[in-house]
Parts: sequence; structure tokens; C-alpha cells
Amino acid sequence: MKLYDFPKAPNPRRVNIFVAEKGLDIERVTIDLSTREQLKPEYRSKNPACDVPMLELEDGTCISQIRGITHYLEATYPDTPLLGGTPAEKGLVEMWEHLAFMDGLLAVAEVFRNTAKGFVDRAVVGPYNYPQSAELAERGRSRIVNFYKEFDQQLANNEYVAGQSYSMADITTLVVCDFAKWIKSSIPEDCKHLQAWYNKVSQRPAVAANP
Ligand SMILES: N[C@@H](CCC(=O)N[C@@H](CS)C(=O)NCC(=O)O)C(=O)O
Repeated sequence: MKLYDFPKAPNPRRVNIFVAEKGLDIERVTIDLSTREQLKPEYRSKNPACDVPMLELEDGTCISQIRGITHYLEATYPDTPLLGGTPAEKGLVEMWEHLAFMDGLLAVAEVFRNTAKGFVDRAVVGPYNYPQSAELAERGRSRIVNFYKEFDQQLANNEYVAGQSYSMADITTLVVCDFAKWIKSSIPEDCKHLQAWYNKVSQRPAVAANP
């Protein structure tokens, strides 16, 4: 099994933390996003979505998209469950992880990809080139403020993002909070629950080992 990776980028980091939490040792292949290796024919033939991470199984099956990869790994290595135990927990982890991705990670990406110089023609991840939009960058900034508020509220009543157990929903939320620093945004002072949770989960060995 091989994990195609670019550790500096936020989405591969989500899977790298997940893998470390499970204590798995998986061979890595670096796809250099800075030279646009993800768009080259060799990688594109394995992953037409042209993104990382991507997991290649022993038989050559290629699974891209973090949900695909984490569900495969959870089913194969069920010890240390990170996608929920009971049916209700599984539903809640999916729910909160998806919200963290849609309302958090994509909001930060909306700002970053529509403002960073190196992304002038690459405002959207994937095989097609799209130009940047200043309006989308501005909209992203206001979406992040709402993300902080929503997740602070959730953490006022729950120890972890999806309830009482640490899960993939925490991993994605933590990565959003760190990715936001790339656009000079940080957890607002009045989001005390989110800040306390952030301080706690940042100290986990799997998180610290994948900065
Ligand atoms: N929806 C994808 C997101 C993956 C993604 O956006 N990866 C970024 C790195 S953070 C990427 O591959 N970017 C390639 C590019 O910018 O062209 C997933 O769930 O795996």
C-alpha cells in the first residue's frame, strides 16, 4: 500500500494525522504540488481528480478523496476507531467532519486560493484551470467567522467535535484552525470553548508529529 502525499498541504495532513492516530506505518510517495506534479500524466492516470492524498492498494486499486481513504483504512484497521463506534456516533462523525470541511476548510481555501500569487490560474483544485476571484476571497473571510462561532457553540456542550470521543471530525477541525493561519486568521478571543479544545487536541502525539 502507498500513500501519495504532500505533507505541507492541509488535506494530506488530515490523513497523515488519521494514520498516525491508528499507529499505521504506510509507505509514502511525495507528489510535489509546487511543481504541479499532480497534473502530470503519470499521476493523473492513477488519480483523475489530480489531488492529494491518494491511496494505492497492493492490487493497484487507487482511492482518492479523504473520505474514501479514511473509510477504507477504518474498515481494514478497526482498532482505535476514528469514524465512530455506534451507528449514531458514525452518523455524527460524518456530519461534523463534513461540516468542518464544507464550512471551514473550503472557506479558508476560498480565501487562500483566490489571493495567493502562485494560484493565479489554479483557484480550484482539480484537473481544470480556473481564474481567481476577489469576491470569492472576501466571501470566504466572512464564512470563516461563522465557522468559528458554530464550532465554538458545539464545543460548549461536547468534549470533542462529534460528541464525547475524539474522531476524524476533530482532525479536520484542527487542520482548519491551523490552515486559517495561512491567511492570517485565528480563533477569535470570544470563542473560548473552541480555543480550549484546540489547545488540548494540538498536544496529541499524532498531531504534534504531523505539524
Ligand atoms: N476533496 C479532496 C481535497 C484534496 C485537496 O484539496 N488536496 C489539495 C492539497 S491540500 C491538492 O491536491 N491540491 C492540488 C492543486 O492545488 O492542484 C479530498 O477530500 O481528498
